[in-house]
Amino acid sequence: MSTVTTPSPAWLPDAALAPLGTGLVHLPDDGPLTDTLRGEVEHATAVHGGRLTDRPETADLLLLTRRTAGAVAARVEAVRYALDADRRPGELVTARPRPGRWVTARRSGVTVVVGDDPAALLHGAFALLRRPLLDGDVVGEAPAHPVRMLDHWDNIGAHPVMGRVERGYAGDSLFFDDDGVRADLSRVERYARLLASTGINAVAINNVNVHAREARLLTDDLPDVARVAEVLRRWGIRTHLSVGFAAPVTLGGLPTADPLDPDVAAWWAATTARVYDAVPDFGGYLVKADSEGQPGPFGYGRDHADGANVLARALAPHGGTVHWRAFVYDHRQDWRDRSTDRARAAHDHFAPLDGRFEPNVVLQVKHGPMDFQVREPVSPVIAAMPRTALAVELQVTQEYTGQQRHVCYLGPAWSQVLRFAFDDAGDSVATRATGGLAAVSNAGTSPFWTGHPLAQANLYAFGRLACEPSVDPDRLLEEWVHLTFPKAAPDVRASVHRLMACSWQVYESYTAPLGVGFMVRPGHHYGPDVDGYEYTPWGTYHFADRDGIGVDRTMATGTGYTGQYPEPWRSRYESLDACPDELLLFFHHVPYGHRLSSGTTVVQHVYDTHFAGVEAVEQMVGEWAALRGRLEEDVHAEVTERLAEQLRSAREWRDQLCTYFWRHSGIPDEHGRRIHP
Ligand code: GCV
Repeated sequence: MSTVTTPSPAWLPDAALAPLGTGLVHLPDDGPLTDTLRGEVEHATAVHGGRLTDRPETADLLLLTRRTAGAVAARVEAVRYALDADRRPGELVTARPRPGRWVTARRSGVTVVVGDDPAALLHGAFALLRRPLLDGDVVGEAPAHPVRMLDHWDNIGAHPVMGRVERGYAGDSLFFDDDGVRADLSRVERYARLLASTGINAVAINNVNVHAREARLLTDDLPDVARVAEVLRRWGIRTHLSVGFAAPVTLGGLPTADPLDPDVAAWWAATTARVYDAVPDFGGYLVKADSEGQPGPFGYGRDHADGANVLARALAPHGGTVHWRAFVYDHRQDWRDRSTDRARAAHDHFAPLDGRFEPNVVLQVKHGPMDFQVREPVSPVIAAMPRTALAVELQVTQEYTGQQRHVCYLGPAWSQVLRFAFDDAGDSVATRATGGLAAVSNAGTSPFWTGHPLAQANLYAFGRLACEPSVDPDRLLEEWVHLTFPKAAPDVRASVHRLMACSWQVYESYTAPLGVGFMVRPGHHYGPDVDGYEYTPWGTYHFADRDGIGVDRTMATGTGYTGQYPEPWRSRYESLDACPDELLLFFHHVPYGHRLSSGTTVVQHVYDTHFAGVEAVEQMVGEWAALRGRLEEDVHAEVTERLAEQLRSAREWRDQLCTYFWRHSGIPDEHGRRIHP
């Protein structure tokens, strides 16, 4: 194991701070966020030999808000150049209408960042680290979404198997210990700095499964929540809480939590007012209702608009938001019943409610219809609710993608989701997510924040994509590698990049063929178990028999799920010939001998990808081994250990899946490779 005792600097090592610290820096604003930035600059200049200056005309770097830029413009040509940028065509034109924008310019050796507000200035200053400018450059950036949120599934009480963080693979909770909110929040401060550098501006600190102890964060523990909020606020991040729908009963002692009951509404209003007394910039509530055993409006014969709206009305006077999750399905399904389809559930429940939500409700929709599988189609809910603010939820914590023991850079997967266009008008998922992006965090108290050191790239990429959804995920990886390993030789960085770039596809190749999900061990969800979920109540089946495999979700002969998509996707997914190979078994039940558009058969595809997947991991192991002595020793040792587990696990996946499919189909591998009988 690693010997690191203080957390890794991740993508903000001192060496990466050079663009902020080598010269004379002018930073005239004041206020809490500017003080944070000043602290960064003081640190960077102490390390790199520069210093702060009051004289703008002598500065090499000017960090300004619109408020201060005007006064300086007359004295510094580069500032005029930056302010004039709006009048020039290019990236800035698209950046202009959005709040949180900054402009960065470099002219005659002088660099300028002008933020539209202090948070934008902080983000713009961090952007300098990843995008060094050449003379004459002007760059404008603005976050695409006003809310870029990380959700922590952290508890106060520890689960006997999972620990304190549900689906956490990175040590303990950053926020909580056995007693409640940690006394020492210094790690939270470092974490907030990392998040702010990527543009994250909202964090929900506790699990959406709200247990009895954590429910009290909303009431008894408010002073402690306020301590967390104070730390996060310094970095431009608003604090949110997950709350239980039954709180009026469990905390308030009322006989009901019926959202249409006036006493219930009054309880939420009074409770929420107390939250704002403690945390004036509180972000709002995150709610998982009628889902996997959590209470919700169905218990009172109400629908989810009724449920969300009672909380929304309590938050509205204070400027808060309800993030209401659309992850609602029957988790007590009968596997014998092939007509019920979990994939349909969110659309069935929520699409009819479009237009009924209060303006400060954001419906938080998982990116796929099931549950963060390695490969899923995009959720049709995202196309079905134009009159509702939607946030798309991603999972940075790698529950189904290797649990931070496997290298799995998810940037390409998320980018594919965000760029997906439902129709020819070109409206992408990113543009429909008017409520922003949210994701389940993968960070904890591990020395590398994320358990696997290379899993930091996922945290970085999520923040960056939430700001700039159209950015190439490969470029994000390059940024992360450069920032994280600034002292490494170019060939070393290229090697790390190569190893990670296709790691999602590699992971998919040895785990989840052609859109089949959930072939994992039930409960902890790690490692292969092809039939593990097949006869359970969770609605996650593949229906493999001796003839074939896959879920018939067509309108013609199946569950009708394809009908939830607008054209052209409805027809495309409905048609066996037009359905993309990578999702074939998600939408269709086919014989093992069915020929894919790639030309190979389903069963041969399973064999080929599983053998190729293991070979790819063997290559990764070799490539990483060659970096020994050329990267920080602790990082190298930690990744080496995890790659060994990845290889063991990939071989297990290959052997179990190949054997399973051979036994079921009786069709041998065309290439005669060894498959265990
Ligand atoms: C927080 C999946 C996970 C659960 C998680 C749930 C959710 O089912 O396995 O641990 O619960 O998703 O997103 O609410």
